Amino acid sequence: MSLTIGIIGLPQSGKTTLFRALTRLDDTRGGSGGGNRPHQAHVTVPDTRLDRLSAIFHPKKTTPTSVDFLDAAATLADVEEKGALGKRVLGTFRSVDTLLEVVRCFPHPYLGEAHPMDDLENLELELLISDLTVIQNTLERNRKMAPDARAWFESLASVLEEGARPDASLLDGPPDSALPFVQSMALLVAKPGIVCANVPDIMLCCY
Ligand SMILES: Nc1nc2c(ncn2[C@@H]2O[C@H](COP(=O)(O)OP(=O)(O)OP(=O)(O)O)[C@@H](O)[C@H]2O)c(=O)[nH]1
Ligand SMILES: [Mg+2]
Repeated sequence: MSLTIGIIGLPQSGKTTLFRALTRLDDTRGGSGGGNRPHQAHVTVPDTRLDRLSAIFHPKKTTPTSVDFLDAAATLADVEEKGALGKRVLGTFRSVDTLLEVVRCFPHPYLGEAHPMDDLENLELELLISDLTVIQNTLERNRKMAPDARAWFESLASVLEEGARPDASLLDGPPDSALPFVQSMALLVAKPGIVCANVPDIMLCCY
């Protein structure tokens, strides 16, 4: 089993530091993880139970679970053009299974005091706006979309317009005619998320 986790967060929140800690990779010098080349790492998950089973049954092949981590930050141009995260960066994260949202909880030398709740709100808002744009473009481009699919996307868009995350019952219930669009959109709000409060002792909470 393999999982792809995208590390996302406002600039200087500690994404690359966390990426290095999780992957033990140290080839991230001189880069923020942003720009043209995101940091990527494939990590196998150590599991002593698998080693033991493999030693007992001697299978031809033993494949441990793996996790792919992706760390991409906004470029300066993206930041100026399209909010802190940038269109291109959010596009990159559409391919991941899970978002790991890093929130700065430490005082920064030039950004100053931490405002984690405001930062998390801004980060969430950028995800919502990005999805809203994708939905609106899709509705615009597919004028002959089935009425039930259109109605479902419109109700999703109206929740996002209010700056809220849609609840699970709405996300889980697209009509069949909407499914091909849902798959190609890879909505960010539909992905499971983990919020990482970046304090000296890392705290994680999942939703
Ligand atoms: N004091 C303190 N500093 C931290 C912590 N985590 C990261 N930093 C520092 O904060 C700065 C930014 O860290 P990065 O990991 O590069 O942050 P980033 O989110 O990848 O930054 P961008 O890619 O530029 O958006 C660096 O100087 C880190 O050393 C922390 O938990 N405590
Ligand atoms: Mg970085």
